[in-house]
Amino acid sequence: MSTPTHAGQRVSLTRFLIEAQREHGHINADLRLLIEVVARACKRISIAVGKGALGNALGSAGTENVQGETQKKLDVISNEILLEANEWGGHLAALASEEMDHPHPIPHRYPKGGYLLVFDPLDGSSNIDVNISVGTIFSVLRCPEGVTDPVESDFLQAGSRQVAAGYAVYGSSTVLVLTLGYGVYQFTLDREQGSFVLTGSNLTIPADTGEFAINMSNMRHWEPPMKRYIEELLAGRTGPRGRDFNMRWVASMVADVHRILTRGGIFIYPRDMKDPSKPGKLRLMYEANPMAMIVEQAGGAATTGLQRILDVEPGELHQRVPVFLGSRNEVERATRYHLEAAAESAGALA
Ligand code: P6P
Repeated sequence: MSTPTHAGQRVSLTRFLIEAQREHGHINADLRLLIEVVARACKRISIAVGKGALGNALGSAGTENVQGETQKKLDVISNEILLEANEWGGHLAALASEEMDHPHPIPHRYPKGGYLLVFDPLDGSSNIDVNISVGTIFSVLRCPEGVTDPVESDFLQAGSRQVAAGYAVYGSSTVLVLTLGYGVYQFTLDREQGSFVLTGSNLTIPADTGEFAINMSNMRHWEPPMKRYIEELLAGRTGPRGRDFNMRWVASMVADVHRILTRGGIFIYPRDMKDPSKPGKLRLMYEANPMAMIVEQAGGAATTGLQRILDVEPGELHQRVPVFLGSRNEVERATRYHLEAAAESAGALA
């Protein structure tokens, strides 16, 4: 993927955003500031993550988040970086995070703006201590008209109402992927200049793929259509699909999604019976929705197995959903199997 240029000049994130505002009218000044502030925070998180054992920030923070998950020190640090970066700019009405039970208000000493920011500050952080890629995922919503002190219910908007979404993946390089609703763009952090540089425009996910991503250790807990879909992939060229498939599972959603955005694939975290009270592991507002917007903007598909993720009406801030996303034809096939199974069981009950 070559580095796009304007008359031989590399395009910085700042220039990209100014042109998105001035030439295309895709964003306003507040949204441009919001994206720049989040990108700057991701640079700081990249530095903190990149220090590894030298930064004295590996391991557990000794606390639990609202999910009941043990927080890593870098989960807490990353969350603080995003809060501090976004409080004073006047572009946000409030923030919400995987790491906080409730929305975080903008302190009264600062002006408020018209946007809501929802994020997973450090997704995949269980991989931190073993030096596997992790990332930050963020979603931007409009604050409802007339609301000056947003509460949780003001965040509960379907993913189709996002005005922007993105992620940063802290891997061999630090890459920021962004959509403003007009295609998907990739920026790579130039550590010498300290700025994100455009390295990919209008990223597109191939409609077909030979690669799937799922945690196979949960297979015995899956519902029948999920087992059917994966068993067909495993049967390879001797089975109904007539071709072999490959499997990748990083256990870091940002890394798996970035691979799929780059070369295709299907990522699945289905509902399983391991804990029937949970409809899935991944969270709708700050994992599934932003990734679904990015994937759809890149020509892919994203469903819960039964409906488009971006159509799900949230019931609570930390709600979980099953996730099927990536190459359109594979997501549609897996979803079709689930819809057929649901129709059969509904017929059986009638
Ligand atoms: P498992 C990381 O904790 C995460 O939320 C996603 O980034 C990742 O895809 C998934 O959970 C991994 O789950 O069950 O394989 O550890």
